[in-house]
Amino acid sequence: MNRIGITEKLANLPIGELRYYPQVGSTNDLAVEWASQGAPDLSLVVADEQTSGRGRGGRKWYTPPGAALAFSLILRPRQGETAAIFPRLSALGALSVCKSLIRCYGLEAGIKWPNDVVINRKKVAGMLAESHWMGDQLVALILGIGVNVKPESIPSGEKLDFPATCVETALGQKVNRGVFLYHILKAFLDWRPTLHNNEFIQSWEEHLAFRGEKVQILSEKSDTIEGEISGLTPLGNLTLITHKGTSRTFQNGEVHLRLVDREGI
Ligand code: BT5
Repeated sequence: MNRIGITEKLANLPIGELRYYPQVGSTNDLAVEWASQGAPDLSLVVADEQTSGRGRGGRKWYTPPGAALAFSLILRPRQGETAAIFPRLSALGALSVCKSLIRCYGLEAGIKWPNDVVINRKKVAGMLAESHWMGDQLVALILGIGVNVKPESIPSGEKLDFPATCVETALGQKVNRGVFLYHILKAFLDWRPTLHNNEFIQSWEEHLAFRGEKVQILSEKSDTIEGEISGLTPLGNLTLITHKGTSRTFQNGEVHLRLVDREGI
């Protein structure tokens, strides 16, 4: 993967400017900085390797050289895009990766709510959405997407929050990262106008992984809750049915979803 190759692959997409780096700390950090300097809507920071890639809540994201997709999109809120869409942005990223995996490679990908992408019950991609404010005005949204493409991208020797896989392992053949990036961005652009609509929530729900399975929701604010995933509310919150038969909903935030029956993982 190099700058010229990516520029060629993305030539037909109406994205903003592109910055490519063989190695960075975190593409999100560079994107936040660039956004503050006036990067236009849909500008893109792509890196081959991240030395301090970030997950949510201060966790780490592993991106070794030559093996993954790591990029951050800078979004300037368009007319009608209020701060209310912010919680949906990472779901849009997950939906774009998920749809591309299904459409381009025929893989049975799903979204582990709220926004991890899984194949064969293992995590293949993660999202990190951040906002950039000036006073009380939202001036930019940054969506960082990390996808494991080659086997070397799967962290080894460290305890993971969730088992991990990569696209090539699931597919059994090589994948061109530039082409895959094109399809993810294309899906993102196609679905961005639906962010406020039911159509978006419906598609997110259709791709929800582990429906009907028993899971635990862990949060810093409340006790662990166990139940079966039943779907999403019209706002994209997760609904669980507990063993008492009551329905509980959870908002995207600092909550974690764990499988109770981890057989097959
Ligand atoms: C995420 O966080 O899943 C968000 C990952 C976002 C990464 C992108 S890459 C481009 C952009 N620039 C950045 O600096 N970040 C974004 P979270 O749900 O908190 O998951 C983090 C956890 O996943 C870690 O604590 C590990 O257990 C695990 N993990 C780390 N690297 C992984 C990998 N490559 N594949 C699968 N799991 C991984």
